[in-house]
Amino acid sequence: MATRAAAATLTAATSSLLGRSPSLRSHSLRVPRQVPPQRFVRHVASSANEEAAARAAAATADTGGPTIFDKIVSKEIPSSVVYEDDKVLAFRDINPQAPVHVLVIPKVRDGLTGLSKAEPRHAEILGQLLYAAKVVAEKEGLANGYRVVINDGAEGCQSVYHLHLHVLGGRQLKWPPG
Ligand code: DGP
Repeated sequence: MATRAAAATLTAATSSLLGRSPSLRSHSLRVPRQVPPQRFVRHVASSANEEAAARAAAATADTGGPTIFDKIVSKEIPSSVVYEDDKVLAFRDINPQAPVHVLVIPKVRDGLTGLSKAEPRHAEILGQLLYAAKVVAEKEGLANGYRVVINDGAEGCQSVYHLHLHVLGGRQLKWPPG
C-alpha cells in the first residue's frame, strides 16, 4: 500500500514537472525500478543467520586474537591451496558461493582484521593481495569474468577477522549483490 501511494505521488510529481517544463518533456525520466516488498522481506529472512553470525563475529573482531585463518596459514588446519607466495595464501572457501570461490589472505595479518583497519603501511600488501586475486582468477580459468569481494564489519557480513578477498566466478553473477 505504502509503495503504491509513493508511486502515485511520484507519478503526480513527474507529470506536474513535465507539464511545467517543456525542456524536460523531450527527455525520458528514469524512475528507479521498484523492488516488490515481499521479495525484499524474503531476502532479509534468508540472510538473517549470516547477519547474526557477522554481528557476533564483529563483537570480538578486534581482540587481535588468532582466527581460523592463522591455523590455515600454519597448515594446522588443511585447506585446498590454489596459490601461495611468501606474503599471500589463496585457498578454496569451505562454503563456496560459486563454482570458483577462493579466499586470498595475507599470511601475516599485521593488524588487518579488516579493510577498514588499513593504514598507509599496508598499501603494499593490499596491492599484492589484489594482484594475487587476478593470478588466482587466471589459474582458475575465469576468462569470462569474475568478482572480487571484501566484506567489512557487521553490515558487510564479515565473519572472519583476518582480511581476505573473495574471488568468485564460474557462473553468471548477479548485480546488485544482496
Ligand atoms: P567473510 O564472511 O567475508 O568473513 O568470509 C569468511 C569466509 O571464510 C566464509 O566464506 C567461509 C570461509 N571459511 C570459514 N572457515 C573456514 C575454514 O576453516 N576453511 C575454509 N577453507 N574456509 C573457511
